[in-house]
Amino acid sequence: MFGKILNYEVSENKVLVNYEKIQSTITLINESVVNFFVPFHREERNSKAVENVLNSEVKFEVKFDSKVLNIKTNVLSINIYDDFKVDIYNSKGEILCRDYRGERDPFRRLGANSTLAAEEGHKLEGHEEYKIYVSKVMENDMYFYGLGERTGSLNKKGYHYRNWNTDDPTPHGETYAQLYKSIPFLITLKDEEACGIFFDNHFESHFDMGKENSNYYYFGAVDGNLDYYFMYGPTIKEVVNEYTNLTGKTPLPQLWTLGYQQCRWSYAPQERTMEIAKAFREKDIPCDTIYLDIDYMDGFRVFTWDNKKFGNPKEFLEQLKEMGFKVVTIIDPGVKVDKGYKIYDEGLKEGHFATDKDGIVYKNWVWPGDSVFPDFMNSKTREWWAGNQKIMMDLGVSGIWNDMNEPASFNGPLPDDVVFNNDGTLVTHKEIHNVYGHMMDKATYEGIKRATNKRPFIVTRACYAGTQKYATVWTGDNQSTWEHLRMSLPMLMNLGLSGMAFCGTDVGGFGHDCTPELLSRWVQVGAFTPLFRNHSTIGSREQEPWAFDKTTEDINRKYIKLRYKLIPYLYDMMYKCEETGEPIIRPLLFNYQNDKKTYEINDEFNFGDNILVSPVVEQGARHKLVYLPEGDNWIDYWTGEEYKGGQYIIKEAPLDICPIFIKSLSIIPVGKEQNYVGENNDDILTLNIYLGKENGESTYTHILDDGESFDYKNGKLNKYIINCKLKEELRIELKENIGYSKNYNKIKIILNNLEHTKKVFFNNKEIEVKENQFIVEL
Ligand code: MIG
Repeated sequence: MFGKILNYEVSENKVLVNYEKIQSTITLINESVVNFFVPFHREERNSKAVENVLNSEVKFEVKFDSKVLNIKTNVLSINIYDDFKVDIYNSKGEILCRDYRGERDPFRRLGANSTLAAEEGHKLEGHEEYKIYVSKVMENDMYFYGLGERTGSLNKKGYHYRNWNTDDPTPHGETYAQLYKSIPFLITLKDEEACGIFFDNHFESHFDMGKENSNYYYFGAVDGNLDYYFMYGPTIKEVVNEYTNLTGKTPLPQLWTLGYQQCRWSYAPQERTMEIAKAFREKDIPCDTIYLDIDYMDGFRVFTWDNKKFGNPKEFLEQLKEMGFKVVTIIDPGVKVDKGYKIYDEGLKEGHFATDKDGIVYKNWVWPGDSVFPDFMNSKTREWWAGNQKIMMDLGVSGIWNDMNEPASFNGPLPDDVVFNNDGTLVTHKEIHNVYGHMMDKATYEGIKRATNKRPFIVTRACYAGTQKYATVWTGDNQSTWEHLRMSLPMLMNLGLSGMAFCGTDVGGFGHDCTPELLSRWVQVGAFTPLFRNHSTIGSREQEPWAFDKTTEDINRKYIKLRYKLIPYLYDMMYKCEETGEPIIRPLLFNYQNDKKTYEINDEFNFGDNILVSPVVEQGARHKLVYLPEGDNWIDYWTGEEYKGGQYIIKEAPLDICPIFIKSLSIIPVGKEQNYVGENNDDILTLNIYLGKENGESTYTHILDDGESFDYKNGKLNKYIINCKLKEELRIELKENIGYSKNYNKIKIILNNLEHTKKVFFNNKEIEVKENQFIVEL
């Protein structure tokens, strides 16, 4: 494909390598991130994920000795050979990533007669021919993570996945190669060194982590350019940071979006929605958001309302607002073919719909019946779609739920050759399928931002790499089964490692009937998922927090209230995430990369730096085996018991207990008890400090702003930097950095496990602590 290296040229931070048959470009993004590009499909790069790569100046040297072209930065040494084989070393000369030299060699698969299965006519999955194909040497002790929303275990070794956004309503199993999202980003971990590979190609692509043959792992695509980034950690934290520097960080959301959310297909007519809203307030269960699924629309026509079911949406939404509820409405991409319907007429007239190869508007069948598909590749169409968001926002809708944007269609999939207009370049469905939802989200984001000037809240099902810039993600149609509760943990952890920090699953499960016990355990996980939304399908057993018995309702209330306590902590994490890309729900290995025992823990996670959650995910289980990672000490949230890290313990876990541990010396802000975010304004900053047996020091930054606008970006933000040092005596120091007009007037500090200190000082003044707490005026 390439042939021999002829020569090379250096231009700024690029090295152009001329091969006998084609030119490749190696771009140094920085000292530890490098891009490999070969224009097999198009000369120009057409990334939908990477919008602004910062081209900082990178120091590097290039040497060529007719066999090896070596590019060296302070951090990496990259050897490039004939046929574009690449080996990458760290500065110590240790190999990080080596191209595999052999041919593809799939494991033998035998059919009924012990002859090759393929010869017996069996279809073998994952044995495709790829136009683009890169394979790397797989070593025994390698671990794989990332790839977005995937079924199966946290460590992806031994799996094969396909990137082709797919709406598959059957119960997702571990063998599923594809779901709604395509995030071609893989993290490898070996000898405590983490690297990332981001294959920026939105054609159908595949990642195989040794399923085909355990000597190599590969990525490949049916078409497109070879365009991939290699990034070196050595920590996973750095890899995720680099990846999100390229594709974008999850931005700080509005505060209310972190509250509890209730959904159902469907809450209609409006009386039913009202009943649900009232029940939350009557039953003293906090809730911020109610969703309207497809039945609020007039015959599933997007941007319309069914006025029989919802007489006056504006008034109705106003009423809910007074009760403290936000409403999020679903929007599908499919536009009903219907003369006289404004959106259809306008779109048709202005050429906003995808066409077949002869230029005739393409139709398929979705909820509204015969439907056409907006061409989100076209910036004019995005502009139009963005403008339509105003219709919903002006009525008082607070967020948009983009569903079916794979795009899903009922009358067979969209053919490969459906045509879209990528601002002047005609592209086919085959090329843009995986970015269709992504571009719809981009349009939605722009529209809501313009209409409201607030941080847009969009929930999306389909994604490509980088969708986190625009939208929150949920994992689509799961089922009310224990298996799906278990599976949601590695799924959310890998989504987080893939840049999608604001994520969640349908709490209680979407399809099938939930049970009291399952909902009780699921809400215990939901309380810690960034998007905390209970949702269920039409015709299934009711699944609201009170839909079962008193015990289940009490457990729901307990964990939803716990969530509201944690909102300030979660918000602080989200703020940090916008800087660093750090996920909220994270596998233990993210913070404890030196502790190998964390590498394959599927059923536990860290909620930020300070909290560890080990939920019960088995029916009937009333205890849990918990691994506490090495390097920190852990305090049982419920009992205050202390444990040394680096050990397995068995925790009793009656139905109302989810094992939760706080890292010792943590500082955690506590949210006020309230029915919805903003019901009571916090004028006291409450902090929980957890003392431990061992001395030490920790720092925490808490933020306060208006919780909805973009003003925080212009300094209208308060930062409270709290430092606590334990050494016989406890010294707490607070530094304030005030930019926002409102401020707390008091600070209340609750000291847990107070017996570990003799004296307490706050900003160098000794404090008298009564009943383990004290209040200081600010
Ligand atoms: O074809 O709008 O995943 O959450 O309730 C089903 C109805 C369409 C799929 C979504 C689900 C939603 C449902 N939708």
